[in-house]
Amino acid sequence: MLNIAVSIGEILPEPRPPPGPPAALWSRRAADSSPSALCSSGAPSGLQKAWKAIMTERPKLHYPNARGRMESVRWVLAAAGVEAYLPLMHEPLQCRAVAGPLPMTDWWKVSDTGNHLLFQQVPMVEIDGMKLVQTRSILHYIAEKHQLFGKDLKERTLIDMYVEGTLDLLELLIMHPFLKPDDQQREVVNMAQKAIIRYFPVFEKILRGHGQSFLVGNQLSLADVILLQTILALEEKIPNILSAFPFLQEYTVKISNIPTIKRFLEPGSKKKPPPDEIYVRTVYSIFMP
Ligand SMILES: N[C@@H](CCC(=O)N[C@@H](CS)C(=O)NCC(=O)O)C(=O)O
Repeated sequence: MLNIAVSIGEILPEPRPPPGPPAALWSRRAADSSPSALCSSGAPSGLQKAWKAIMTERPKLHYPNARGRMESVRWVLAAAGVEAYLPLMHEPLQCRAVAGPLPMTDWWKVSDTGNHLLFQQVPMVEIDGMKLVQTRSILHYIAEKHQLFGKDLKERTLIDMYVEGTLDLLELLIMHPFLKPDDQQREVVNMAQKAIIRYFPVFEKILRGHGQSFLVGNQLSLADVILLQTILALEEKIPNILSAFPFLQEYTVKISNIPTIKRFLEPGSKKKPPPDEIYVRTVYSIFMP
């Protein structure tokens, strides 16, 4: 669910802060987790400097507090064991507080985040001194950095192909909540057909053919992460979607039990709930007011 209060609450860092006087450091306000807020709190102790370094190094996710296109990024970060990141999308909310709803194009002009949105779009992820946009580029960078992108060019290209195919299916799910009610039911049928006729047979055949636990090579890759994300999201709408695919059923259980992924699937993780009406209304108000 996406609303202003939840979005701001999500900014809180998970680890316990080091002891120290500047109360502003641990404020629930989103802006207080920024490096400038940390710097303005008087002379920091060594521990606080270390804390600031940790906070600065963490990836920062600029997106509403909802699945959308950022959810794949949350998935791959979780699979890589990078559970500590800062979700940030407070600027437009602050803008809305002072100036009423702003179109994305106006918002980006007045917000610090907006100044760094290359194509005036989110997701944007601040990571390793860069401000990355374009979901696939973000996914590739994180996957490459955390050895989730194969061991050579051939594996990498296979992974890329599987990810692209799966993202085409996932895109139908991402857009589904924005369809008219009448079209939504038809689209569920379309998604089920696409999954069952076009995509799942491919992955079932791969798994049956090589007898490995993973789609490519003998280790987890971005392809597994995006496929699992898509299967689980589809199962929320169509619970028996895997009934004709025994290898994919077994695969889903195995990949879901990889410790980093298992944690992500447990309550309290950064995984976002399915979109609801509030999410749809809020997305319209942010991006298309
Ligand atoms: N190709 C881009 C598409 C990003 C995109 O369409 N983002 C939406 C939010 S999910 C957005 O920022 N829309 C506002 C706009 O395009 O002005 C990607 O994959 O990241």
